[in-house]
Amino acid sequence: MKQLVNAFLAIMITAFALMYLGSWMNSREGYSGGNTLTIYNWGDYVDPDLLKEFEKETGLTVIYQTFDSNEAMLTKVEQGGTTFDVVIPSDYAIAKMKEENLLIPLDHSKVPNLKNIDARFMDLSFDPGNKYSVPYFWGTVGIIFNPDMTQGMDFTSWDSLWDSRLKNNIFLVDGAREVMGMALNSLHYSVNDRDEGHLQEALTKLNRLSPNVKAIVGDEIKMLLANEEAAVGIVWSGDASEIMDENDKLDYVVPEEGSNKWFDNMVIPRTADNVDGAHKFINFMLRPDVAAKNAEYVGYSTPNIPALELLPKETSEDTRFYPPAEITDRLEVYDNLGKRMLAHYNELFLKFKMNKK
Ligand code: SPD
Repeated sequence: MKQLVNAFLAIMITAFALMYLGSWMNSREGYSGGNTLTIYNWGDYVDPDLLKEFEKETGLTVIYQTFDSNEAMLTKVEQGGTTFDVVIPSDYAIAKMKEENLLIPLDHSKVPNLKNIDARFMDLSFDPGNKYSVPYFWGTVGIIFNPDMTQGMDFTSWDSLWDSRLKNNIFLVDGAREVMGMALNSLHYSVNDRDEGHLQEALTKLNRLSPNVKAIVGDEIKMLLANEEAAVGIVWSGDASEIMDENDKLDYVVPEEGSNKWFDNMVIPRTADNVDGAHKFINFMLRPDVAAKNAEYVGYSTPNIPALELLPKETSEDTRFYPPAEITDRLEVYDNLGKRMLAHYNELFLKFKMNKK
């Protein structure tokens, strides 16, 4: 009798275990499996209609999540437990993800629309041969200013930001690399400087900027500057273009000491569940009509040549947002500084933020 009870119990336990496993697999499938595609992108960085169009064309359901900095994205992907199919990091973050073996090589035969990308944006140092990444948008870091609120000031130098007439009148983008890079450039150092003395000089100079800084903000910087809540902002060029669409009084300049040129590319994480769908999405975003619609909606600069031809000339010929190679050649791409130095940049930026409060 005892043997019979034991056998019955064993059968019941196995049955429950199988039921649990089945339902776990189903829920995982429903979350990010065969018929879904999970995308992890910057906030305000895609035309939502295009996601619907992609769903309609492929029958896939898109799950969309956002981040507000490369650092936040890196932390999430590095800690594991995610099944993002497509992520859109920037240059130095891609180099770091490659180094940490977090990405899978792309199958270029599934991305024929790669032919649409300008050679200028291919084969860059952070991803030779575009083995792991495909260009999405690109741009610069610069100063947006409101001439009506800045009494004829000239913003062709980063040093103009320290002018006492700008007291409590500057918004800074909430990015460690951007703010540290700006301070380093203002001292004629590289945005990738690793010298501790130079980094401390940059922090001291940043602390002197505090009285002029109204706030350090995320995506809301666009609304705040368009509404003239401050006269000046340090922003990504694409945000400047969006702000200027809302308020055409403002202007954008990349200071002469130098700045950052950046590239946001699409990648497929090693933990992706739907690699085939990810390739489909990447190829879809590179279609000229899709890339043009996305650039019009988001306001950032497209690296897609036939898409650029579909944009109004006033956009494609605006050298503030589509600077020629002579200008971009003198700008720097952020290096992958390595774990410790990147953490140090973040720590110095945090010190500046704390000092500001
Ligand atoms: N709201 C979209 C922001 C995209 C910014 N990407 C630029 C990153 C530069 N390192």
